[in-house]
Amino acid sequence: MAAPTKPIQILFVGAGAVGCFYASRLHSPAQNIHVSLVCRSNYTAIASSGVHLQTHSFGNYTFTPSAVYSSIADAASKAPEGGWDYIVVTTKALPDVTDDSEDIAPLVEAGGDGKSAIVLIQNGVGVEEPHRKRFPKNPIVSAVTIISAEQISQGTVRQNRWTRISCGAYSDGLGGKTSAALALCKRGDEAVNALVNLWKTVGDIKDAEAYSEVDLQIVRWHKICINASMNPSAVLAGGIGNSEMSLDPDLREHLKACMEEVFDAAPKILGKPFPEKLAKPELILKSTERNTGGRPSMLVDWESGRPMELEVILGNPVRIAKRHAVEMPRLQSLYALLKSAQRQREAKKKLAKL
Ligand SMILES: NC(=O)c1ccc[n+]([C@@H]2O[C@H](COP(=O)([O-])OP(=O)(O)OC[C@H]3O[C@@H](n4cnc5c(N)ncnc54)[C@H](OP(=O)(O)O)[C@@H]3O)[C@@H](O)[C@H]2O)c1
Ligand SMILES: *[C@@H]1O[C@H](CO)[C@@H](O)[C@H](O)[C@H]1NC(C)=O
Ligand SMILES: *[C@@H]1O[C@H](CO)[C@@H](O)[C@H](O)[C@H]1NC(C)=O
Ligand SMILES: CC(=O)N[C@H]1CO[C@H](CO)[C@@H](O)[C@@H]1O
Repeated sequence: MAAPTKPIQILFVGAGAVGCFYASRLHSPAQNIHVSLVCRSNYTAIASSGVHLQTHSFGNYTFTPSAVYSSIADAASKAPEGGWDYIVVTTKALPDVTDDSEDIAPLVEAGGDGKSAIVLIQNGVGVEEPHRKRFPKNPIVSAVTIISAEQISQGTVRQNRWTRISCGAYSDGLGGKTSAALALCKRGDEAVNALVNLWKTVGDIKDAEAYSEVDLQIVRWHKICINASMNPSAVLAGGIGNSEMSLDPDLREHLKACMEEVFDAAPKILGKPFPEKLAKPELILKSTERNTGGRPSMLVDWESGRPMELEVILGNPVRIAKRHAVEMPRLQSLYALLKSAQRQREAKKKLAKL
């Protein structure tokens, strides 16, 4: 790729497993592409020696960002002239704990009116809505990944397998029903195409994919079909993995019915059927049988006492479906039970601290 004469400035907020991996696949100062990171707990390690990556796909290497910031405020006070072209959010999506859109506001404002593209690489559905409300003029790139990656020590990220990242614009969630939304969708499409092109050419990520707005939402809902059924069930079933659940007849019946709720609901919400090529519940369960050792991150978070991505994986799908007059009763039950279990756990933790 010929180096662009104008520098491309990219800022990642959330230097976890996903953020560090995808950031490292864009950074290329020789091609005038400058990637910086906002860290939190591992600021010191990353600021002093960069991010060490152990990857299945690209071998081992060190990623030295253009700049490392200790907080969003720190980054905002040192914004490049004209702000960032892309502000990429790769924190866990926890709208019940923090409003990411409020957090990143100083970064978006540094770019001036509606300039920076906001890129969300997060699980779940409905993650774009708070950003769309707060930043009505900025293009939004919505992205889903199926990577398996983890932070194994301070500043060291291991990618175990997979690289796929699917990107699509987000205007109003429906591909731009008004002329203002349509204009935003067009700018979003441009940002999607530019970013996917960078991941492919600079980062050698062959399965970086560009989708239309509605098609990307279909990808999100299809992923929810797996995550909204398996993850909360793994916790509520007493901490067992996906494969074990899929082999238990009662749990299998439950999982299949949960997935079918999503399969029925999503086309009504998005106004478009799931493409035939997407795996159906029975096939998903079949391939889950073989994936022994697979533990959903929601279960890992529950076991380590961290907040779970409950709202974006369960709460939002249930609420968005209701807005379209579609009920998902099994998912609603899972949501209510797990949310209560989390609340009880937090209350006990508070008591223990007194
Ligand atoms: N890991 C995977 O294999 C995988 C696969 C597919 C999808 N995903 C999705 O990708 C998203 C990110 O997951 P992840 O596994 O990368 O999570 P993670 O390793 O926990 O990383 C999140 C990072 O964001 C940081 N952070 C949170 N709030 C921040 C703030 N206000 N300012 C600065 N930094 C902040 C955290 O810092 P602290 O360490 O200080 O908390 C942490 O480094 C999630 O939505 C997840 O579901 C992950
Ligand atoms: C990467 O580093 C890990 C840990 O040190 C090591 O086990 C692995 O063999 C290395 N991979 C390559 C391709 O060098
Ligand atoms: C979503 O499902 C995949 C596949 O089972 C799993 O690897 C991932 O950890 C799940 N995400 C969450 C947030 O549990
Ligand atoms: C952002 C970050 O680094 N988080 C990790 C920091 O390193 C410790 C281990 O040293 C991990 O437990 C954190 O998840």
